[in-house]
Amino acid sequence: MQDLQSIQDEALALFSTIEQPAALEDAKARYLGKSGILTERLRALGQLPVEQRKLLGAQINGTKQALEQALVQRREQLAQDQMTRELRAQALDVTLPGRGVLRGGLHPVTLTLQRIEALFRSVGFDVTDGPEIETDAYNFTALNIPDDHPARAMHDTFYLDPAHVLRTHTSPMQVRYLQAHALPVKVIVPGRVYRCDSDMTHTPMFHQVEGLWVDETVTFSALKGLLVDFMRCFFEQDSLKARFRSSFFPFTEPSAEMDIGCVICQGQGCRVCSHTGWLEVLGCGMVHPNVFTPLGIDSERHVGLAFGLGVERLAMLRYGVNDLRLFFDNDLNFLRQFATR
Ligand code: 2NL
Repeated sequence: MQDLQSIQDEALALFSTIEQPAALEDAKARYLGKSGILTERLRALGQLPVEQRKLLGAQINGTKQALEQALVQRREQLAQDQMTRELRAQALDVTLPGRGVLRGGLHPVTLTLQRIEALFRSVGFDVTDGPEIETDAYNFTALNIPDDHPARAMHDTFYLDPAHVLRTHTSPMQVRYLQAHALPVKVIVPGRVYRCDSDMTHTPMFHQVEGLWVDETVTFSALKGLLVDFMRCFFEQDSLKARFRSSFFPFTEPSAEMDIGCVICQGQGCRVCSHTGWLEVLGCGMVHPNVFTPLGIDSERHVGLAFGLGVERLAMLRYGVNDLRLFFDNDLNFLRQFATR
């Protein structure tokens, strides 16, 4: 028979090496469980004479108490260790710097649109927008574009069905505006437009701003003055040169295209202006009577000036962007350059 002291020493040594609460309970059962070592000893007391039974019984109970006390302490220790581990795992360093708010920025095309809108508002233009899906009637017929005009061909236009298109310009909204407002009107229509065209210098979707000013005394020289002033403000160049070349659009007569002195090389000649010193920046003209008549506007009394410009083109020139596709790649290294800090 192992002596009680060595049982106690062995048990206490064992308890102190145990790290898991469940293992501690197993160890407890080995000594104090139903068929534990000490329990068996107590049971065996019955066979001993009374005097011996009393003495040994007291000793066994002493050992039992010592083990129980050690168990309580070890349980407490394990619970505390567990708590310490959990607290360490959740520890927060409140002195670390905060995560910092990342600021977004506006897309250069949006910045350019906002700039164009602000400049035209400042001289009395209303700003409006309209549907990107248009009827063939508003997109073409109302603008004096005949059925056999090449701009109607599938080549240029995204047809949704025979009567509906993705608008190829924002002019249809100007027609709607004329139907909804009494004269005079002075409005620009910025927005997305679509052409079935995609290469180095064309994307199937791009942005346009069209302007329309209809009144009794509007003149072609007012058109020229308005657009020259606009370009000088837009590019912040007071002595920017400009010239108008005659052109053709079905919806204006006369029609013109406007060139400005190259804002990249100041007219010296560079790749952007193809060494001509000039940049083509917009199309314009006086509204064709065939646009006014179906709207009930008397061309003998009212005159309209109109223009259309490409927003990506102006954005490229203002920011010195040499590839149109950069506007649509959403490369953050490109876009971050336009973020305002
Ligand atoms: C261009 C040319 C232009 C117009 C757009 C217009 C609108 C109405 C009536 C008459 Cl409702 N004209 N718009 C006029 C001339 C030119 O755009 O090259 N755009 C990028």
